Amino acid sequence: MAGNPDFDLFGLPEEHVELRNAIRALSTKEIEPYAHDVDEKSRFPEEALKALVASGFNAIHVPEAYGGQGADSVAACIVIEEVARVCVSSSLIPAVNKLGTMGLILKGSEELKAQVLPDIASGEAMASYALSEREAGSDAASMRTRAVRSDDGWVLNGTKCWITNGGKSTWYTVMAVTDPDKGARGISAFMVHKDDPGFVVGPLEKKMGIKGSPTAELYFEDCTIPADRIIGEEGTGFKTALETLDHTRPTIGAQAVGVAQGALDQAIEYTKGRRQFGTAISNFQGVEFMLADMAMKVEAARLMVYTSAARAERGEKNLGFISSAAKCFASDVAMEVTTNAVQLFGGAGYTRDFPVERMMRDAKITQIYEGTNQIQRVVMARALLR
Ligand code: COS
Repeated sequence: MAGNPDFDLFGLPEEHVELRNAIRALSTKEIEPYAHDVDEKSRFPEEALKALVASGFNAIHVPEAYGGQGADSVAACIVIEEVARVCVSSSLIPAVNKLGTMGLILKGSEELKAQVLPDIASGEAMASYALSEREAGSDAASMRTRAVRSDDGWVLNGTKCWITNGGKSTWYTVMAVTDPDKGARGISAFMVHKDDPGFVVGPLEKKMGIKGSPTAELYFEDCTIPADRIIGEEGTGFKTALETLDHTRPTIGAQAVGVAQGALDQAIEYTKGRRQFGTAISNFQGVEFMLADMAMKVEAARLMVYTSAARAERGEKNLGFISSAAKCFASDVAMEVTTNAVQLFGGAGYTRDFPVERMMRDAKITQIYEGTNQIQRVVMARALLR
């Protein structure tokens, strides 16, 4: 029954609605004004970092026991979505803080969590996730980076690539081979600090989009870390890495929903103001139908993202299908909606005078990172056919 607060089957709880209002206001006031400049100059969004840290939105997922807010997964998605609506590069601050600490939160020792998480929560530090290598992208288990036990710790050698916020982060969750004879079961996960001896940040990629978020190579040159920096048991690192992605692929979906919503908002405003043939182009049915399809798909993607986040939050097993489906569907929607937004702007949309051009470039990465959408379909199909 409408109006009955006990009958709120699909609505977000009041606290999430308030959270959305707060992060939307902050994003509009303190992040959006710099989004164009950040993209144009390929510079880190320092203004966004400052604003997110000042308001406690930099890493709301960190549990309260470690100085964080212990916000649930849907709340984390809302924050990422609202920031991505105005600046995808900036939305990688909360998104990658979650990605870079999720393995630790799920499987790490209390001591290691206490060492790392309070600084992430306070904004003193950021975290990144280092799984991929040049020859081990989709086939992540074929990684070559090695970690060998020494008398008092671990010694890492190898190279990781496409590391989001590489060089900006203080802590890195690094997957490395500890037993080359055991395949995926011979991989372990570690927390590496930027000041650990032998840790080197390599060159940055020159990218199509998300230009404000540095993407770096990492080199481990006899990188020596203490023994207690291993996350969980030796040989469990690959599972930790995949379980992490089960929890964070919804956040990429949220980013995709955000950029799609941002492009849709722009397209609605533009088509209402743009006059051709003596009327606003929003009065043409061809345009109306495009806008309606865009909005319909954004809405469906949003529901799927929140559902996947809620199921992760509930601690459901076998999250693979829903988190891959949400990420895949939402990112395909983001690509389609941002491309159509450029189309609705016509020639103007193809210039850098309007944000839809940046949004279309930024949307593309959501179909690629945290697993290509082809890999998401592999994960979904395996879940269906198991
Ligand atoms: N959670 C926990 N464990 C999982 C898991 C999950 N979601 N999915 C698989 N595993 C386990 C498997 O059960 C298996 O363990 P056992 O040998 O003990 O049974 C192990 O992990 C290896 O699984 P599998 O054989 O399925 O691994 P594959 O090498 O076939 O790889 C894919 C699986 C392709 C799905 C994985 O490599 C992948 O997701 N690739 C994309 C990587 C990616 O997203 N990169 C982007 C990096 S972040 S920007």
